[in-house]
Amino acid sequence: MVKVKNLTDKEYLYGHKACPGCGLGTIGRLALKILGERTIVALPASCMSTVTTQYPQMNYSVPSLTMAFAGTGAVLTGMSAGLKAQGITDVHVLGLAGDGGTADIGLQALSGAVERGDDFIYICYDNEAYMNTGVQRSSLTPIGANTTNSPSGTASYGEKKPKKNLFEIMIAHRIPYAATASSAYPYDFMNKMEKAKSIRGPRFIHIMCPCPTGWGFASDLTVEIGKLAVETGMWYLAEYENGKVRMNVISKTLKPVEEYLIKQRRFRHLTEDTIKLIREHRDSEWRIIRERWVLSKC
Ligand SMILES: Cc1ncc(C[n+]2csc(CCOP(=O)(O)OP(=O)(O)O)c2C)c(N)n1
Ligand code: SF4
Ligand SMILES: [Mg+2]
Repeated sequence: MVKVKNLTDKEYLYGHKACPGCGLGTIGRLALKILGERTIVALPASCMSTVTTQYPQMNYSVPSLTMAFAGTGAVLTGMSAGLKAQGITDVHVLGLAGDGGTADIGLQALSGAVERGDDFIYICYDNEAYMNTGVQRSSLTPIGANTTNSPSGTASYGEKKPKKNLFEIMIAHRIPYAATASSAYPYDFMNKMEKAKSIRGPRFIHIMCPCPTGWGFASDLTVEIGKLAVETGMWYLAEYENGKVRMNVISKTLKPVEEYLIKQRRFRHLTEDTIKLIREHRDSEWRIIRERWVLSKC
């Protein structure tokens, strides 16, 4: 289990240009603290690559490669094959990709790499839209969210479809290890990174990354919003290993969804009817979770 005193003082990602309060820096920084300097990072087009590789600065002290939006899975395959060909077994291959780059345009490459059983860790940091290009919806944008191409107004309440369940898509591959996490729960995330580090083959972590700029909240609320997402059941923390899912339950009763929604500008337009729709969707998802998966305390 990761404890403060076990954490290295070394920084492998620092000096990035993310917006104040962004969860993204925490995710990259902590992931690399766990994996250490024998790591190579693949970065598709996204906020993560944009804010950490601005010429002439490079914010990684480990080797990193920025690459095409769709290709993270294929690049991770190439990296792990290259290491294998050279007989190098002590280097971690890490992908850091957004929700659009993972659940939309990069899904085929990721699915192929997982199915082939290549040796890598893939982190999808989920800020629930294409943020780098100005807040367009992705298939991981939640119902009701206002984005530039799911705008709210007299004719629409914003995004119409619920989030695609990426965790379940990865489980369907019978991947050796998959988890969901949140930048608001850093120890849970680091423990999942430790677990992923100890396993070979494809490993996948889907981590929620609150985005003050795209979601519309003050930069000092990032952790509070991330925690509210879990406490209201709008996000969950879970692990899949050896064919079983374990849910890390924070509390038996979920807080009202409104507590999470009203703090964010992207949901401010919602009416009682739409909030009811969101609550019903959350409840039906949790009914499925409670029937199918083992629930355990965090
Ligand atoms: C083939 C292709 N289409 C579109 C783009 C433009 N583009 C760059 S980043 C990006 C959005 C990335 O969204 P996401 O993966 O969610 O990462 P985020 O920016 O939210 O961190 C887009 C559309 C591109 N680089 N390549
Ligand atoms: S737009 Fe959002 S995800 Fe991108 S750097 Fe800013 S706060 Fe972070
Ligand atoms: Mg995104």
